[in-house]
Amino acid sequence: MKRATPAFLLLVVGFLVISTAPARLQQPATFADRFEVSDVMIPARDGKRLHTKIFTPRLRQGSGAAGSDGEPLPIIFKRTPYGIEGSAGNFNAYYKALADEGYIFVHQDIRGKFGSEGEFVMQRPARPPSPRGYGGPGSEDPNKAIDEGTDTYDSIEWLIKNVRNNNGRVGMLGVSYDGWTTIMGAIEPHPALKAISPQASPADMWLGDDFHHNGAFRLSYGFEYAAMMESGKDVQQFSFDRYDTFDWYLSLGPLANVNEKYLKGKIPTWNDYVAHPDYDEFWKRQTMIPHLNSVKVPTLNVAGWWDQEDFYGPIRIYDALERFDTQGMNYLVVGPWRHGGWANGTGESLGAIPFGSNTAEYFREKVQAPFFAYFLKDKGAKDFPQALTFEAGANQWRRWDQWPPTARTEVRSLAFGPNETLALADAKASALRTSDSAFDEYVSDPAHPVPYRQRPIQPTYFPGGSKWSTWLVEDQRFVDDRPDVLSWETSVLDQDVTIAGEVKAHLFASTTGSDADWIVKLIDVYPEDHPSNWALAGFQLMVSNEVFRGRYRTSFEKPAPIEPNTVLEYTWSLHTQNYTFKKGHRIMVQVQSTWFPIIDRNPQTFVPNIFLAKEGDFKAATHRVYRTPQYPSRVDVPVVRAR
Ligand code: PG9
Repeated sequence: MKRATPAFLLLVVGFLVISTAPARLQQPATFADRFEVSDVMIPARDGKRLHTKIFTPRLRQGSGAAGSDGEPLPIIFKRTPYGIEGSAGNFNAYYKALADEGYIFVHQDIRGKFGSEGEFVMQRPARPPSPRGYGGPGSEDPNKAIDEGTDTYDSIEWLIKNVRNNNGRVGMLGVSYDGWTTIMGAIEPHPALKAISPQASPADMWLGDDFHHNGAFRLSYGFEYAAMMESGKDVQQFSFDRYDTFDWYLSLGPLANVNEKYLKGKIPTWNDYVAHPDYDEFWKRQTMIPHLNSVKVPTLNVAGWWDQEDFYGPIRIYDALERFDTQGMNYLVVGPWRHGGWANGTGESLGAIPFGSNTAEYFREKVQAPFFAYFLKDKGAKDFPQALTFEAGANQWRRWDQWPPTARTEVRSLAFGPNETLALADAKASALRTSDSAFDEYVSDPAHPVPYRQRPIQPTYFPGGSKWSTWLVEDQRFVDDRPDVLSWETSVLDQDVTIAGEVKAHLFASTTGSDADWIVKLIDVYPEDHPSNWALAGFQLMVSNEVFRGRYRTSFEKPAPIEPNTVLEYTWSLHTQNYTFKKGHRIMVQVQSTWFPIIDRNPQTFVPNIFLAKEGDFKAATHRVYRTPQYPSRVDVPVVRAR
């Protein structure tokens, strides 16, 4: 996410102020030259007022882009909880191609944050569906029930009536929370909302986005984000007394100490984590997926393969909309990006990994800008691919008429074998493999968890710099030799292997405890001899990954103890990916049971609620991963048939 500016002094202006500055005769050089900026408070239906900034381009001589007195322009609208004062930076990168094309830009503080009135509710659930009448439960006046959808609707209504020289069409976009407000605004859209681009929007905070993955709690993110957003109207970083937060979280002990020692029950979202450890009505009400039962507005969904926050969400939203897309208005773009990596920078590389072209610039200029120009300005052609993905490894953009492209792939298995071997086999044949020894094992000790990234682990949004945003592309050799991380590896590939679609883990495993986490990582191992880029010699790049919390093996709603010393099958998605493992590389799979502190420590002794576990519940356990014909642990990959 973008770092928000500190709290600011709000100049409250109850009406739109349009400056009367004369048109410039030369190409404007600075932001101030380019836009007139006004602050307004837009009233929502319940009387609360939302702080909004309007950036109107000045008239530019000789350019096609009109300004405040030229041809009417569409509005690009972004709603954010992170504060809108510092948003001018957007115009140098994220908005550059759009600004060159000519739009009125509008930014708004969402309800309860920074300059906006009302109460902030973390991911406020959508009010119940229509016949809308806007009657949420507990609402006294049904016409006053609000959610992000009504705030969006009311704001658009106001904007098209009050912003001078707009063309009556509005587009919305944003990354992450701002992507979420975008999709929420399109559930029951204002008729003027003509195009949206929800980017890295979370879809389900328990199944796969910021706060949990398959029920495993994302401790460091969940804690730091909740404290950041709910300690005040602005955003405030939690102040750690240690640079390496691995130490801090380990010495914290059981999660009950968070409220006991630090938050004191004052952070609503933390209290919600504690009160709703399982996939209950609270989380099911929060996800917007059931509301996405038709595509009402053309939608450009955007995701990054190495998004450290919300990768599940954008793919899930695309998928949900796609089921109802009778008119071909729902599109997907996935690039080789960290969270929001398409919104700034060139996108030529991520961490140590180069991609051979400026992928983020390409997106902004050749995808995002044409999408909005087509739907908001009737410019250009509608030749957007159904899905556009960047195939890292081969370093090429690919166009697909379906995502995942199941018709173009066949599922093959990366089957675990003896002596740390991995074989790319026919999915069925893998079940016939025999092996001398039946399992590999390790001791998983919650007192000595595996770090998820190299220490020191700076706070997530540490102002002094944090490696958070690139941890998914870190070289996995830093844990490869740990006794509690198992690895299996293919021989050197004699041809390229390209995957496109869903990667799935099938683990047959046992524990001496009664609960366990399982983490599976699919890895591209670069050749040792890599003279074109020695920094990548032998590099272990994580291509897909995911955690599964064992207690939810049979139900996300009702966790159950794992029967000790019993081989059980765990199957879960490592999400979709489009990647080429190059000839000369190897493919590796790693399995481990801790990933700390991004994932909280599983006590490995079943307790009804891990947020209330006691120190004594945390116990080391021996974990076995089986690889026999009866128990063929493997990772299934969708291999693209010869093109
Ligand atoms: N990942 C952030 C977030 C979005 C929505 C809810 C909670 C967190 C973000 O970058 O905005």
